[in-house]
Amino acid sequence: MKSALITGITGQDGAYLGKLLLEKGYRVAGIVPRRSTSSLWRLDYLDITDEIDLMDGDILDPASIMRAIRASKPTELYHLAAQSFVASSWNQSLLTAQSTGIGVLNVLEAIRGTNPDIRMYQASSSEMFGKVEKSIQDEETKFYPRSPYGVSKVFGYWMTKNFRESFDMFASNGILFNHESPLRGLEFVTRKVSHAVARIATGKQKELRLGNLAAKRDWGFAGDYVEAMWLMLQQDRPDDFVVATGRTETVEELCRVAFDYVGLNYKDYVVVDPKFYRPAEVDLLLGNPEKAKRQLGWTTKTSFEQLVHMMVEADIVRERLAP
Ligand code: NDP
Ligand code: GDR
Repeated sequence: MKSALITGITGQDGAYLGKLLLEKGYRVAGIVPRRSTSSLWRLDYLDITDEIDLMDGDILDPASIMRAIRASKPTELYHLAAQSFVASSWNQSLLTAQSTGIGVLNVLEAIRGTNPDIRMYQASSSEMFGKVEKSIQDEETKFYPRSPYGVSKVFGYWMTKNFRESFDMFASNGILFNHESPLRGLEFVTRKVSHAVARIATGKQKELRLGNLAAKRDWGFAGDYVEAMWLMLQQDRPDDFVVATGRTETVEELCRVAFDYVGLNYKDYVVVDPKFYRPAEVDLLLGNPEKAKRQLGWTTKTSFEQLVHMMVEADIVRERLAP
């Protein structure tokens, strides 16, 4: 039986990946950092909490990662844990460097020190492209990160590549573009919008305050993207892959599609608030998923409109059930 250890199991991707691997017959363990309130809501939402072996641990504490590896004996390790909110990375730059950057090295060293045969997936990001050098980005595009988060991800990317080349480890980078779902954290723009649309439609909110409406992102569905993570670890050789839809939309268009779904005009509700502008912006992200298609046989299945509608729908159901 194959077994997997997932860091970041309580996050959006961790939950979808855990579900996918359970469906494939894996034994799944996950590292859960101590929090003052339960962080298991996503696993509960997908009804998989009881099927996952949850282990107390933190990626800033290498001994806890080693213990989790020894106890769960994974054949594959998916490293998803990170401080993942770009906007917070300017306010918590040192923590972001530690968790999003050094955290990767902690995991690589833990694998090297326990069982170097474990296959590792590193959650790299399109934020590494930042101030883009090419209007469509692929595996050859130069990095120019624009935030402490992006800089930390570049460190993790190169450490993964370096351990692969230095110690012959099976360690692959997935360079994933934005992917969203009903399990997205409320601070990210897609979920902020879907949540607000649901609350406005049910009479609980009056307006939606946003930052830069002109920013363009290549948005896909998280449920599709975790499949690509798994495929990367089933290859004969480790490699790096861009995972994206190949379509880009503005934040403004996101608002239009989301409000339109409930018969409202976004212009009547969206207020631009400079508070949500970033010190340095990534203006355009658009990925070329050709290599993932060719080598992994992966393609996105969910369109931008289907994704936005799915998220608004899920938030409306939640708002109707909420007190
Ligand atoms: P989330 O923010 O939803 O999840 C992050 C996870 O990391 C949570 O489980 C969180 O725990 C955990 N975590 C944070 N700090 C620590 C720590 N010190 N020790 C252990 N666990 C920790 O992110 P996503 O699921 O969206 O993303 C997964 C990964 O993919 C991240 O590395 C992200 O940077 C990267 N990525 C995401 C993309 C996206 O569009 N979603 C695109 C490209 C890359 P807790 O629940 O307790 O906070
Ligand atoms: P991003 O996602 O920074 O791309 O990182 P986010 O949804 O936070 O921002 C996307 C774009 O929307 C603009 N924006 C706003 N963003 C937020 N959060 N809130 C607002 O009110 C708002 N108004 C406008 C932002 O300026 C930005 O241009 C995500 C994360 O999942 C990372 O972990 C991951 O690596 C990248 O995607 C790929």
